[in-house]
Amino acid sequence: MALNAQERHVTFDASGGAEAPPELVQLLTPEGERVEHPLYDIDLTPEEVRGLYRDLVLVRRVDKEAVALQRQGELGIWASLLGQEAAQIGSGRALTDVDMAFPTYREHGVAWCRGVDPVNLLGLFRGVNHGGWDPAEHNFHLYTIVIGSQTLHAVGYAMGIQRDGADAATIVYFGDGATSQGDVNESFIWASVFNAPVVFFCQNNQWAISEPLEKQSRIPLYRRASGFGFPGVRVDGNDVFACLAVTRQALKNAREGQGPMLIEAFTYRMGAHTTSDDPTRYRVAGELEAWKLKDPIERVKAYLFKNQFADQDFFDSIEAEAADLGRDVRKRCLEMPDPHPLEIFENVYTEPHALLAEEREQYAAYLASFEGGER
Ligand SMILES: Cc1ncc(C[n+]2csc(CCOP(=O)(O)OP(=O)(O)O)c2C)c(N)n1
Ligand SMILES: [Mg+2]
Repeated sequence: MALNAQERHVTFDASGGAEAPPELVQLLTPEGERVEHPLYDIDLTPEEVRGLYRDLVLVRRVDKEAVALQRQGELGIWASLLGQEAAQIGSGRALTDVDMAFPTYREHGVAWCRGVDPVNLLGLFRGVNHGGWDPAEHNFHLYTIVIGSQTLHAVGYAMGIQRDGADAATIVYFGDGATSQGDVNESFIWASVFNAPVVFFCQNNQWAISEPLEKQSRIPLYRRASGFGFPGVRVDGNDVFACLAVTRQALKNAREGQGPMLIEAFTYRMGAHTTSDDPTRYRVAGELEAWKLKDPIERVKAYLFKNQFADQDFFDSIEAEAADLGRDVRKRCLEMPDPHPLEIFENVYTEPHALLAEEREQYAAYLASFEGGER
């Protein structure tokens, strides 16, 4: 019988034999049932679970507002995280303050965990700044649009903290499509041979714009790691408990000198690639419907309800907070000032730079040449 792409990815991975642990690490089913895993587990208090639920709901709300702002012409473009909240909140909440994270352009949930003001995320997409936050202040690097290049930055950073003897680890985010990039494969080699304290966190959302996963790999992505000489694991990317447990363990191992690990968070991009994309052109509606049943937020809600860890008042209060946050993000986005044209020269180099200073002067003189001085 011919297997479809998704079945092939699961069915062909029986290498460990009957004793092998389940391939997909899952601690919370889509129905909100808690399950055990032989290698990874986590003990969360009801308060901690309520905190994760709050994170998930609030980042989804920020994302929704950003999509609306783009549709109304207030942002040039937006890359929605819809469906990937658990992967991002789970892994983001596994980080300690001193760990360093390197995102792509979609890690709004991780940014939230790093304490970046959501409005600052919008600046880049509104075209009023080149990043919007200080990476050193949040231990959260600027968004990287060039697919895969941040994996090399992260490995370089990890090798640096390794040499400093710091009790810290690095995490780098990238997509399923990025695994086909040379940069990512080179970063795997460097991380492996130097035993760098880096966690490779791949959000396999099944699509790289319109390219499906089967155009990237004939084997499950997490198994790529073994060829490079480090462990890989596939986690249910819609399960915030599992993402937290696995990432926490991987970061701990890295901090303790055990080197890199690849985490493949198996998830789904429920929205368009970006607001410039129309996924109805290349994927069937049934796929989205199937993944809606695995929604990362609904399963936490079901778990909280079933176990009576939260009541209706709690859910109502989170909804109200989300509505306030949405309003606040919108208001402050519209109020973001246009930058002064000369700001483009700031933060290019850490040290003064003669050529840049000269170019800045030339541009200032050009601006001053207009009637009424600088425009
Ligand atoms: C080096 C490079 N090549 C091509 C692109 C254009 N591009 C932007 S996003 C994207 C797909 C990335 O897919 P994936 O890695 O799965 O991440 P996702 O967007 O699904 O999160 C491509 C090809 C780019 N930004 N950089
Ligand atoms: Mg993808």
